Amino acid sequence: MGRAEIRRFQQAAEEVVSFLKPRLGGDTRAKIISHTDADGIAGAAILARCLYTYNVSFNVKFTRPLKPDEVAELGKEGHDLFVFIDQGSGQIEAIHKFILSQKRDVVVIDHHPGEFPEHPNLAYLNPHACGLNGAKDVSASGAVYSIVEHIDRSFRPLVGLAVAGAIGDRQEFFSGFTGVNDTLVKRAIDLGFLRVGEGLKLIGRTLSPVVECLRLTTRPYISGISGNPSACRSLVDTLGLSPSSTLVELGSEAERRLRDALFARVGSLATSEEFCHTLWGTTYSLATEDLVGPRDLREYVAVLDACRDLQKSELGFAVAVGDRTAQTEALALLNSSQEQMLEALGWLVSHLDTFKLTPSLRYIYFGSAVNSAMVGEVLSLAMESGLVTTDRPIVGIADAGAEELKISARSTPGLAMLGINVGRALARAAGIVGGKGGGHDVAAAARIPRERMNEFLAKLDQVLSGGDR
Ligand SMILES: [Mn+2]
Repeated sequence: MGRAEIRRFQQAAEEVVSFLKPRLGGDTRAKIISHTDADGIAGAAILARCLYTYNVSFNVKFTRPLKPDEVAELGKEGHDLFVFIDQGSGQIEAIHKFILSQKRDVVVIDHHPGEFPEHPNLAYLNPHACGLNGAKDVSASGAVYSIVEHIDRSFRPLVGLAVAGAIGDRQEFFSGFTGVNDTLVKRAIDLGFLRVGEGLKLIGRTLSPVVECLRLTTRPYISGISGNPSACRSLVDTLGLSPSSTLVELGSEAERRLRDALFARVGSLATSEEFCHTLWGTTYSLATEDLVGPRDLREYVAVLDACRDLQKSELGFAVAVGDRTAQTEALALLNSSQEQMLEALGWLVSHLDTFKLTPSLRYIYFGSAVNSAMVGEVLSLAMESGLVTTDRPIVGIADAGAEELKISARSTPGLAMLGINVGRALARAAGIVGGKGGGHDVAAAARIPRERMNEFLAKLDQVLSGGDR
């Protein structure tokens, strides 16, 4: 991956601009179909602000990637232009069959792998078609931004949304950003729309009093601090900090002292690279009045994620397009989602001794103590917080109705490099017991019949050990 691929991506973006521009006037009726997550919300908002500027009437639908029969239904709606964001590459066959065949225009702006067949009514932008890696180098919102900044320079203040989408899709690594993301961040800083600093990466650093910020932290979850208001209060008092100030108000010297005090408390965890980088590192703050919502980009993403988790992506979208009244409600959602996650991790921490070890995995049964939709994120946070050893994949099992179990699995890039792929393993083991599963090499999920749990776990262990590849 290098300069040439990024240039190819920019050229591909300009081709989409040439396709879109003639459709930005007159009476085009557009439909945006985007993903429910932070990246999908941010991408839809960037495009919506562009369409709004050109008086193009549009409506937006947030959904998981559509199934073929849903694309068929969509094709019956009376729009002239369909824009798929953060999806579409995997549905291109259905899009051809049910939308392009009716001579409607389609734009696909996606970063998932797929097929890219040509059609005169189709334009697309996808990093995979340009030699880039869509899992790392750019997210869907970065791709949408790359298009609208070529339509008009006045959209440049929206670059913060592109970076937010990348952070939401976990495309920020300990070493920073790569590919198009890296270019976007540098440009955003040069143009003065984004400021970078160094500090505690805690959600709440600009929003909540420091005591509350510490109490609510789940990324990382800090044993003895998270969920323990009196311990947070006494730590802050010991350091002589004002408990009602936010971290940013306290300033970087105080943040450093707090960091060192937290490291001193967590013992050997302080030597864990994962934990250290989760707690401390680069901070990104928005420096433009064109966007409302939290100034800290991780908090901004946390707001959008909370909206997604509570099935209110439209509310996150309202914030991202600049609706100040939506902000208050969205911040309340963030708060309740943080409380839920804190409770879920608290449960996990008090049940760490119930993890079972097999030759190729670690697993834990949550029952109905944790909402099955949250289990994957709980496992990710447990790994980032150094709560579980990551020498093998971890698996969480939760009740999902009377008949079914939801399985979530998480692994590490290091294990993926050794050829361990939990997405493939879950798909295979679930298939054998009459369930269904899949995902990426480091994150995956499945649903299986409840009575076949033991059989599934044995199969999964066997597949992961390479005994059944
Ligand atoms: Mn995405």
